[in-house]
Amino acid sequence: MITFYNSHHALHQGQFEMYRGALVPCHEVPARADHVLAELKLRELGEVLNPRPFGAEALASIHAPRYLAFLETAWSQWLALDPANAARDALPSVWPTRSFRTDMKPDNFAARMGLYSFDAGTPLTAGTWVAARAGAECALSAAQHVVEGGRSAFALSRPPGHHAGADFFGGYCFLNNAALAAQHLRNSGMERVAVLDVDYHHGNGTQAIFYDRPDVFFASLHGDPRTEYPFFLGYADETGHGAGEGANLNLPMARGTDYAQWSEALEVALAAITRFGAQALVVSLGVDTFALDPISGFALQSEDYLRMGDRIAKLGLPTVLVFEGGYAVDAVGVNAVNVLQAFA
Ligand code: SP5
Ligand code: ZN
Repeated sequence: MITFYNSHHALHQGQFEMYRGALVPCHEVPARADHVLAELKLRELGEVLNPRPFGAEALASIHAPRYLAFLETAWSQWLALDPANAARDALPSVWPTRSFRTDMKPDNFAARMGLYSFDAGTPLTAGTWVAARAGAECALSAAQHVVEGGRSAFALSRPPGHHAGADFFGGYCFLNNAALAAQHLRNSGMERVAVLDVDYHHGNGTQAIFYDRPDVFFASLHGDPRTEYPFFLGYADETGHGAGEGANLNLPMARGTDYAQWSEALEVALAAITRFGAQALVVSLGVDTFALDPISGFALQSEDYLRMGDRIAKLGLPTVLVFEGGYAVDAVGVNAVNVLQAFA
């Protein structure tokens, strides 16, 4: 398995996220990707390469121009408010919920942060833009590898991506790496592409991006949004809209779900992807389904990730795997690389 590694990932390093009225240390930390890289090298799983450069138009294939312009300049806007902000992350605190307008381009920085986000758990830091852009290039490079005939490729990057929409960040995500990879496959001549999201949390950003499209199938296995983040999307009755009707599949599961139950949902998702006739697959590979994950509620064990990788490989599709969540930091390397090793 070839890996495209984001060597700039640690430039994104949030200090705190909002939790129950307090700022608590971020769960999404640089050590996560470091552990995966170390485990990949330990098992000699294949080449680790820098991504190729991609231009602004590649990002604009998924993300809104005004959102990209905001992300690129947000840190300097934050510093312009107060030089002392250099030592502080930017977090949103006000949002345009129902009855508010979202067509404005506000002058106020806090208003811009709220307009382009959906939670207070996703700090924007000095290096967020550079890290996220390089991560997107990893996902695009992995997709390009598959376009050129590679069986599979892994994008090892953070911040993760699947919660980010066309014009918003949240859930520790800024640019939707999986969506960018899927779109790159589409642009390169693959007519039907599937995204399989196995992160514990519903991939609301990816779903929203492709919800009305018939050419990209989105299937997600996740904690039931009635109790689990991101709460406001990911229900089983979301099946796509308009031309995209039938091209979205949500398989929410209760807290406590183990691999025996989880793998039944995986069979449902894989059967749907096969029926859809996908020519290539993008996997949003979160390993926060692990039993010891500090913010999640499933019960998968490290060996289960070998089974997962083996089963997904049996689909036989050219596959791009994109690293997403997983917060049991010491186990993230073993669990993610178990999927990759079994796949390969
Ligand atoms: C990519 C991804 O996995 N994003 C997950 C975002 C989850 N954000 C909300 C998490 C709230 C966790 N609070 C629990 C703190 C316990 N100490
Ligand atoms: Zn997650």
